[in-house]
Amino acid sequence: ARPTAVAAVDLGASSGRVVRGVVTDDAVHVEEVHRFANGPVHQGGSLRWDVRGLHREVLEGLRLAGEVDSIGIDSWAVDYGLLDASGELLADPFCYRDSRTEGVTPAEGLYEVNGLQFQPFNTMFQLRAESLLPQASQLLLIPDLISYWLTGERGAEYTNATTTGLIDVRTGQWSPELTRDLPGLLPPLRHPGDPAGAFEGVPVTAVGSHDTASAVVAVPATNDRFAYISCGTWSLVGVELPEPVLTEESRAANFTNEGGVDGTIRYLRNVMGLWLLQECLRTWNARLEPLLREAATASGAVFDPNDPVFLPPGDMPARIERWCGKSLSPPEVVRSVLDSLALAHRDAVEDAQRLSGKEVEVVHVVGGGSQNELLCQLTADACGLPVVAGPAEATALGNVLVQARAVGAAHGTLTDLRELVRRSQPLRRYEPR
Ligand code: LFR
Repeated sequence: ARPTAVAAVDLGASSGRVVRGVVTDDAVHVEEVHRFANGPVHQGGSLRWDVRGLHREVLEGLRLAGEVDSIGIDSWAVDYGLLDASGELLADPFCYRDSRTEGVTPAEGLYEVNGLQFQPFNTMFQLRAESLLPQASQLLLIPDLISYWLTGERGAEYTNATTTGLIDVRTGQWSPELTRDLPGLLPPLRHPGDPAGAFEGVPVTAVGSHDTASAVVAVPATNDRFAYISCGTWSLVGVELPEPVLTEESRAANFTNEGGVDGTIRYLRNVMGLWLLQECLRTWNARLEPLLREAATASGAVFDPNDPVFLPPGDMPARIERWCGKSLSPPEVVRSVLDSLALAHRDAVEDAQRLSGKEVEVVHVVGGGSQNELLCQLTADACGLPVVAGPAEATALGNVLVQARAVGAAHGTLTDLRELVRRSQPLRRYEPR
């Protein structure tokens, strides 16, 4: 019999991919079968996602994946589509970088209920600015929407649902008080590993449908004393915990308690991440590799990457120069971004430990950013801890592993799944200088 194979659909804010994953007793391998560009689209003054285009790419990817035993879907968090009473999508989903949530503020006491860091773009704040609510009969987060289009079945996958701000972190259920004004809008929860319907006879399995939840599954840690940086468009920096931290200090430090796979808490902070570089490259119409070589010996300025001024798309080098109060050559801008991200990584790793009481001995950098050698070395230097870099395709691997376990091809706890990653994926270690 052929080994168990699954298809993982991973939709990122800057690219999407479909991979075919094969899991055996001591290894997990993924092969990318389809990759496509993604990005927010300017549409009559707003920023939206071409989610129907993504659906077409997903169908093409699933065709290319061939025969599989299961399909799983993850994407970036917080964004949603609204369906009317007949199940039709009312409009292209807004992108969380759209300006409609500028100026929102959280209610007093919210953190104790949902445990989420304040981000103006969390779904609950987007809904305050949503004009289509009166016509909407259901809200589906992006992976749940794609899943619905594949299977005809609706649900809200739990890890991603926690990013809406509407889940009570103490019960793991939709909060009755926070959803009082949204009767019937939110579908029932399902959990990673649950069946989620079928596409052309192939089971669709719920995974950690929040991309960061899937990425954390595939952190190749050997014990629990690790911090992780899921480094892509965002750097998500934190630790894994059994229980949320809901203290006032934690709230003030803007740490989030997002729901992880197997009941874990992803205790982390959002750091602006490689978005800063992506937008610089777009402005310059340049490629990253030559600039990175020059940045290795360039001197940089330090800025706060989390300043909300960097959130929207647009001329990023100009915003960085304005922040630093001087003009910078492109290699100097790149160096400034990497130095500033490394310091923000360090702050988050230190704050996560201090606020949670959990000590770490290694920092795992996973995701596309794990291939950025300069960033990994600068992060090790800033943290004063070894960095283990890889796998670059952590999100797809985490998606694959949770499916594989659901169909009986992998077994055990997150530690066991991580052992498969550690054994079979290329990793690189950076010692602090
Ligand atoms: C990463 C990510 C982050 C989330 C941001 C917006 O891709 O999912 O975890 O805060 O995108 O959805």
